[in-house]
Amino acid sequence: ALHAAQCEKGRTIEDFQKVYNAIAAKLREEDEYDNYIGYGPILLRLSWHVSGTYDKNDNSGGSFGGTYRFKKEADDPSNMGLQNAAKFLEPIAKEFPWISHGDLYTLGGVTAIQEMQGPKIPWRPGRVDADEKETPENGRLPDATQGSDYVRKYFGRFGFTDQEIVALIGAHSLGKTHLKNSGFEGPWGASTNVFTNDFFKNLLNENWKKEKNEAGNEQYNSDKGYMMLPTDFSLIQDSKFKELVEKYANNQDVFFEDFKNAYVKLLENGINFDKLGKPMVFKTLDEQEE
Ligand code: DDH
Repeated sequence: ALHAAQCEKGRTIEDFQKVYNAIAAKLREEDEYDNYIGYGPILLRLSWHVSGTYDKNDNSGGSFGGTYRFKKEADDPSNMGLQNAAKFLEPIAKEFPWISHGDLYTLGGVTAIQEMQGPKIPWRPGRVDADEKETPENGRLPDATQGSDYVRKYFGRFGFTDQEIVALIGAHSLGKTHLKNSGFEGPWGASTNVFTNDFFKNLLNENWKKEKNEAGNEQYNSDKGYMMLPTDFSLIQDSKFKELVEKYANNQDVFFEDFKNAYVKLLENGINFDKLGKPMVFKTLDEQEE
């Protein structure tokens, strides 16, 4: 059975907007992180990795229980580097002790996307901290060395369509890979902290060379110093994926709309929100200053 969402008692959109604002203000303040990329990309990655443990076959894993806070999940080799995002959120958790971990991790991703000028992400609260014994086993996050068949099969575990898969991976316009975290190195494009459809444009338009990096992993490198993971590159090696890459390269609005819908689904996998009201849509800091 799905997990029943239970909103933090008595809390309304005003309370969650305060949490959003605290995260957004800290994002602005600590802009020097990772050579001035800032914490936006890594907060987004945390929200995806806490959700990416989901398995629709037994409804285990996923964002509901906030189990990333337990050592077993935090120490998953796939989560290397995300400690920085968790540390970033620690003072927010102290300031708002009433919010569940699952809600905080997912709201962190929503805030990051919106503050990086991405689409508005309708978000619902109601995740409830689970016991440590519900922490999923390591190894549920994807392997970047694989090809298109693997990518399609991997995301099948969540019930995602080709369209949703390609849209979600478009998040790789943001941030970069770090040799010491993942064994890959470099950014996917020039706009590492403003959300764009550059990932798709670069996939189609750059001059890519397959090379072995210092960690011994093959990655695709371009003349401009951009990179693609093998799983990223597989999106132009499969004709169905490639059609979607072309669609999103040609139209950022269509990408933003499809990304929004797929990301909401990612964050809500395994949870029944029936008893709650409409999703919340938060104002950005810019909008509140107008
Ligand atoms: Fe990713 N990702 N990701 N990714 N990801 C990495 C970084 C970032 C894969 C592998 C890697 C998604 C899907 C996949 C972000 C968001 C999303 C890194 C580098 C690897 C490796 C980590 C490091 O070295 O620090 C693979 C494989 C997949 C796959 O789908 C097959 C999705 C769906 C998202 C999402 O947010 C919806 C972001 C953002 C980053 C940049 C983090 C940073 O620190 O910068």
